[in-house]
Amino acid sequence: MLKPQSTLTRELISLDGLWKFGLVTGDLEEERPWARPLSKPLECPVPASYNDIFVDRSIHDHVGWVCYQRQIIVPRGWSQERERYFVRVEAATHRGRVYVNDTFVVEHIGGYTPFDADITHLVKPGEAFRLSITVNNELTNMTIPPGSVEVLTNGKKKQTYYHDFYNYAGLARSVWLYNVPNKHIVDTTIVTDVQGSTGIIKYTVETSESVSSEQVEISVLDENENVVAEASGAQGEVRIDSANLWQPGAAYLYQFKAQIKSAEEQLVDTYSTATGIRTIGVRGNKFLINNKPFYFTGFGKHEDTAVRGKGHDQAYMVHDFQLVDWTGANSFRTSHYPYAEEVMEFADRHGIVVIDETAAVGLNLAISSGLFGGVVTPTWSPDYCNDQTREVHAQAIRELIARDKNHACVVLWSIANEPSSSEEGAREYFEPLVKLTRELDPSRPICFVNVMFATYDKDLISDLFDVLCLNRYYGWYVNMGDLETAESKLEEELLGWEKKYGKPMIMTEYGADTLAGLHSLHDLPWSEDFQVRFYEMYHRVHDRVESMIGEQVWNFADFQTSIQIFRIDGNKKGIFTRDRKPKAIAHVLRERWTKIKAQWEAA
Ligand code: BDP
Repeated sequence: MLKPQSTLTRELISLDGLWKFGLVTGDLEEERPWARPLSKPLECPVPASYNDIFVDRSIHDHVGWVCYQRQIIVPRGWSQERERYFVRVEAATHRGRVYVNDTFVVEHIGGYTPFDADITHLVKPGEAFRLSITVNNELTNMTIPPGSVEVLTNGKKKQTYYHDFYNYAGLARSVWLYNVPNKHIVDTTIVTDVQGSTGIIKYTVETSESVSSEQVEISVLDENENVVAEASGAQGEVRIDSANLWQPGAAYLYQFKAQIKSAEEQLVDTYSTATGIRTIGVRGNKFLINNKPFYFTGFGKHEDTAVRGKGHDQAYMVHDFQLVDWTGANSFRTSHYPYAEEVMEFADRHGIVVIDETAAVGLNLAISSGLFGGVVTPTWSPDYCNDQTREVHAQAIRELIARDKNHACVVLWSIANEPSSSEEGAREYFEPLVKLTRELDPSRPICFVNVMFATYDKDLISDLFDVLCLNRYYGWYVNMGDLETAESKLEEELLGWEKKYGKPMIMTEYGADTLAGLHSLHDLPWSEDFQVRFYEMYHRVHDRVESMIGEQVWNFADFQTSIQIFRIDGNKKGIFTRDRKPKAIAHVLRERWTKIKAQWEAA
């Protein structure tokens, strides 16, 4: 799936800004808010989650539909005969419907992946139309992530979910209006390889209408915009002598330019894809990038800032990448959903390695039942994660790969975070999803992220994956405050995994809630001093276990969660506060990861 682009043959208009906004308090089909201008609307910024924008608690806690609306003018110069027009919604969390004036155009379920609405037949160049987007934030067992909604005795809806971040909703990413020529490039797929000093780009270009192979022209441009290779045909291979490789910490991007030409050699359509040439692979217990063993350092992150919620924000994006670089980190995981595509592009340009994750989080009823001593409700059952949930999950995998397959920064797909992988039914649920992921992208290794109580002796699915990703909280949720016991338990467990599987292992989460500014002579939990000791302990263990190929701390920054007994204004495991001030641990990580980075560069 191509991100809309402004090129010689395509125009792109941003629809970001202030939209009219209102809650839908009754039945959507009865209220039909799209059918007329919203009455007494609020104004809501796009992109932004709407929850924290307004002072009204009923908006913050709203469960159900909202409506965004604005007037749009189709440019006068566009042509209905020669072009098609689309509205692209980068994210409507979790379900979005697009309407042009009175007409429903498209619905999309899945809050973190984009969709297009073809509106060509509904609008005319030079004319205005009313664009409405209704968005629903309800999580059920038919959504990824799953959840449940109940109607309370006071008639209000209450949302429950089993993941540890606030269920921000709305239009948190950009909305675009764009056109493409009737005959256009629908998709490109790029896989790279390296032979000696030659870079190889294997490609497929999909077009809206069939075109002869001479009509598809490919050129590859280097960073100085020199053409370094050419080819023709919708499918093939281009070779670049003495190629500059895309390396962690030293990105190099070629532009893969695909063009459709008419029989008279006129340009019909053109689209460029930023392409990093690199190889990835798993050999024994090592993870190789460009044939060199790679050690992941960095973060589990969130899209989360004050006021905006999950709203994409360029200032925070650039600043966050500055902080990633400042700590010496080389990677992050898009915990626990696909991030804005701008983030992936930035990582491509700056050589930051990404573990790209679907929104499959909270597929685990044992976590909540276990903590509160309640009856454990089965996770893999008709009432919770059932066949339909799995089909929605499969679709989430398809959409993630369709969107992100060409990003050089993506080296590993994570298809779920902390599912109940030791519970009966887990294998039956995951086997088809693993198969699907491998079919969709045979070029990348895959993983899921394992929860702490599904230890190597209990987990039922780890053999299906290439890399073992472990979230462990010894010293925090277990052995709270006792780092000595935690150290031996952690080491014992990691050695158990190593012995059983011999696969590369990444600590994808480890962390302790820490109140910035709290200090303790006795290194007591919640203090900055404890957080430092906690990480020092883990790092001693990581350095002793051969198969460890990486560590991503939990979390980059403090972030908002739902109301929970053990959360005070959110999760405080950040290395940075929510407004990105470093806690003491930031300096400790910086020292360690800067050394690891220097070792990689010297190797
Ligand atoms: C893990 C989850 C993560 C939580 C974290 C925590 O993967 O989303 O935020 O625990 O409790 O179980 O801090």
